[in-house]
Amino acid sequence: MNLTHTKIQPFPHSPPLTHPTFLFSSRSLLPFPRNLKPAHVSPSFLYKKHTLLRYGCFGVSRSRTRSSISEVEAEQKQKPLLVKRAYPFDEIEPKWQRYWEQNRTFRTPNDVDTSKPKFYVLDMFPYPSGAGLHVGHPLGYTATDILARFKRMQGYNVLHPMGWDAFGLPAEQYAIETGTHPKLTTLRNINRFRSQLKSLGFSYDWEREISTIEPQYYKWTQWIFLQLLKRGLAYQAEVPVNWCPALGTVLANEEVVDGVSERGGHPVIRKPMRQWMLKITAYADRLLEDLDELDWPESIKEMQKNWIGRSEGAEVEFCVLDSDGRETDMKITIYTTRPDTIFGATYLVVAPEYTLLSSIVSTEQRESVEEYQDIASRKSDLERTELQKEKTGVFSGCCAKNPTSGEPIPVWVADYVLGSYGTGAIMAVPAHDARDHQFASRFNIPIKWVVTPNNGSCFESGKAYSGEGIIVNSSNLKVGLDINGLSSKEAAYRVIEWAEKVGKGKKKVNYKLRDWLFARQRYWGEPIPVIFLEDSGESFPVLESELPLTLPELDDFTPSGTGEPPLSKAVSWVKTIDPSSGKPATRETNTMPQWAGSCWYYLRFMDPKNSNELVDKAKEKYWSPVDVYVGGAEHAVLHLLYSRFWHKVLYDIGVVSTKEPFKCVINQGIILGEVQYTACKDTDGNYISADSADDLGEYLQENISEERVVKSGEFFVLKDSPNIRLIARAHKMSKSRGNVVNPDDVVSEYGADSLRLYEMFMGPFRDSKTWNTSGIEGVHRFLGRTWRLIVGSPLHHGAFKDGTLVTDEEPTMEQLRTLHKCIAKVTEEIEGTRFNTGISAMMEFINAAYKWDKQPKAIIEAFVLLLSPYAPHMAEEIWSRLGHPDSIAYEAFPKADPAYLKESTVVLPVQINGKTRGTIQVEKGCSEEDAFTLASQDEKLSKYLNGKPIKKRIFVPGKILNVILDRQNVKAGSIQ
Ligand code: ANZ
Repeated sequence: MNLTHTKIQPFPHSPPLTHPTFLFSSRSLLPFPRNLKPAHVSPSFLYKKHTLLRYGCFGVSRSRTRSSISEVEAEQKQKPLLVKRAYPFDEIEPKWQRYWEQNRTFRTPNDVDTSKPKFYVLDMFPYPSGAGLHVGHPLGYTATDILARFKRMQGYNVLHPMGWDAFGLPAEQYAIETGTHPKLTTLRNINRFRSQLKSLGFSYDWEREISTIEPQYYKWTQWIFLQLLKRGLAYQAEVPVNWCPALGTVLANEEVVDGVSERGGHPVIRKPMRQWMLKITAYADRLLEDLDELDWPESIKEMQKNWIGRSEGAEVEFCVLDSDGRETDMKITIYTTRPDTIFGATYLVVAPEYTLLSSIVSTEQRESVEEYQDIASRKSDLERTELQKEKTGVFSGCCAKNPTSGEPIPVWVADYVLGSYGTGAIMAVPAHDARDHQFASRFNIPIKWVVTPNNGSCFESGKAYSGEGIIVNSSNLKVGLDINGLSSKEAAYRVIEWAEKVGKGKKKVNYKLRDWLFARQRYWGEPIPVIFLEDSGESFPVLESELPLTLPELDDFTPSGTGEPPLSKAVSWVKTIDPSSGKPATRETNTMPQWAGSCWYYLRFMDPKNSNELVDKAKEKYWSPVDVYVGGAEHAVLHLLYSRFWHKVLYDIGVVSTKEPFKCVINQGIILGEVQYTACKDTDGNYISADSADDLGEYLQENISEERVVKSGEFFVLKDSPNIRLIARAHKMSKSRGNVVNPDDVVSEYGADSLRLYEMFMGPFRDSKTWNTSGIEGVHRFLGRTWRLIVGSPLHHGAFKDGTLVTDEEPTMEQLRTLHKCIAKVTEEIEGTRFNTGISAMMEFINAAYKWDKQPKAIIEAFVLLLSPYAPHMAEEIWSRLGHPDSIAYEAFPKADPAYLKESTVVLPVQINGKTRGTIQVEKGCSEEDAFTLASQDEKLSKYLNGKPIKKRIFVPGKILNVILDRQNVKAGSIQ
């Protein structure tokens, strides 16, 4: 997935907060704004809100930016290495990575035994950016790796592949700047990503690696396009694009910032161009309905529903009047979801790009309308539809007749109405729609109330009432319509019925979902397999037998200046012959968008080398659907919607056997940089507590190092002045803040197992969490303790003895209980993807095991098996030291024996003369005598009991021990 081409946005000025707060823009998780049409909103609208997973960071060591090499060296000389190597991870990890590679340990053979159950666990494959891996990547990858390893050990056939979403803008932009072919840059980046991923010990089947830029792969992307074309699901249309006259090129949405080009700041306008479109709207209903059967986060389902945006309403015709107020043949058809308000429609609005506009506009108004159209063409749809923005518009000079009231109403042109939604024209009801209300108030258009709130409350003056209610002022017997007194629902139904009867309208379902613009004026993408006859311009698909249609070599990637895509420069490639007619033809020079390759890659992993079919039917049937799909929430809409669309088309043509591609989707949380603490100071340099003023902006701010901070309740305060509360903030990692953590540095300092464990231990998998270096030191120490418990302490020169310290003794009951409790917890937590609490259970086990004199082999072996999905390198090493010649990867995962899970002790309250004085821990079934002995030995209870004459003991096994003292023989006042 490519998010790298969107610029990293430094986090805007953050409000002061008193306890660590996740400061990141999560608004993209909000439902798609009402009245905003998907096709008009740049993907960057979503992305800009979610910048973390753009991974636009570079090799910044640990959490600081170092300005020069000498500075780094000077710092290193002063400071010894932060941590002492807790165990020899630097020897173990490369050793086992080599072993896995040489032994093809994680290869999923082509001919798996299909009688066994399967588990397909997939990561959203990355865009191999020049920045390399970011600590955000291994979060999801470690989780899927744990699941893959766990399921393998449970006897499943596991498919756990990795590949590259490798076409994309950054490589092309780099090519334009430097002349380096995008393929070279991309392959270099892929190599780096691959070796970084291998260094983390992920159990991918690297023999199934795929890359969207390889012709053997995109052959099938092109094949799918041809199937869409055959079924009328791919078509050509004139669609506005972002055209930058100064650069002479079409820009992607993410290359346009506030109406100007990101590069150079030149004005960008919307210009219609011939484009390929995919008819995703034909699948809108199925994409909506099938969401119900998916085990996906509700938030994603909601976002998909909003994006599809199904609404039910009506189309109604308004007759255009001539300058004398007579009806003409021209009609303006509007779309409304509130037909009940039609008597309140006091004007119409058409979008500036409304096709009939030029034929209705009056001569006097033509110039101002054209001027307005020109200004609107420079605005993004987002700007146009923003509720807060003051509404603009011009009168068209013509009127239309409200078919219900019979009154003439003016037709306005305003950009808050979009040409591509509904019919591009609306009936404006200012009393009941906020935008219409703003507009009518500004241009002095009458406001007519036609709905009264159900609860009898009055209208708020100066505001629209947009709720439903009881209809008023809505009767015209001349046209045979009276809806007064009806509820909004009934009225809407009656208006539609009436409109259908008099031939002025009909019921209509609309979708916000737009057809998918599938062409890019770019070089670095899949060529679209279509040719055009030179004489007629007629288009024909390239023959399937000619696929792949490979991308021609090019030296010059700069835009042509005419708006023609760069591929038009490959003249000998463009010129071709139509094989069926033998006539000269030219090839399509637009390429596919990056979304194309990522739409179906999960299918190719099932059968990556098949040259005859996209995927073998039997293999697809066995592996489909993906059982768990993990990735960032920023792909909640477009990627998941586009791939669901392609999947459904492939289902309809019999290529796949399931209706949906991904059974379960999980979004991993975002990793934020370390918490930064700030203290406020007045001008005299005195610290001011952060809670002492509403506006801290006027105070000076000083960064406070972690050592000087202590937590006090919910807040953070200065260690030496606890009355000074600090501001604690966690920011998104970004290069400019210098808080980016590079996984390579973590691996070399602590090892891959520590990084894996830490990323899982930071917090619940789906939550956002802050990076904390002392946290990684903590898990590293845990691994060191585990190693020393089993292998022993290092010899004086730092090396470790061969073998382990385990013994052949039979385990004790207590050891078995501790182990099985740990097995039960770790298993339950992996199954529930609560990896952090699984680690806590293992930590508890190690703490308990340190108290044992001996470490029986049977216990330790089982524990190492539990540890192996999390820390596979250490587990393999210990496993081999325990005398096993084969990898641990396919050993059976331990099963908890319920016999050992029952609690063996109970806490027994002890009363003295009816008053509870303490508790004792006793074995279940312990006798009265034993309970009394324990109570007498208890530090707290003994002072009540020792040496006192006892009258009676009341003992309810497992419930209570009550000791009644003989008062007559006790000195007054000695107890009670
Ligand atoms: C009259 C009306 C009265 C409306 C009222 C709303 C409230 P959804 O639910 O998003 O589909 N509309 C229709 N086409 C539009 C366009 N191209 N650009 C901008 N707005 C458009 O919204 C449908 C409502 O949005 C329609 O119902 C229309 O305004 C407006 F009290 O019609 B309504």
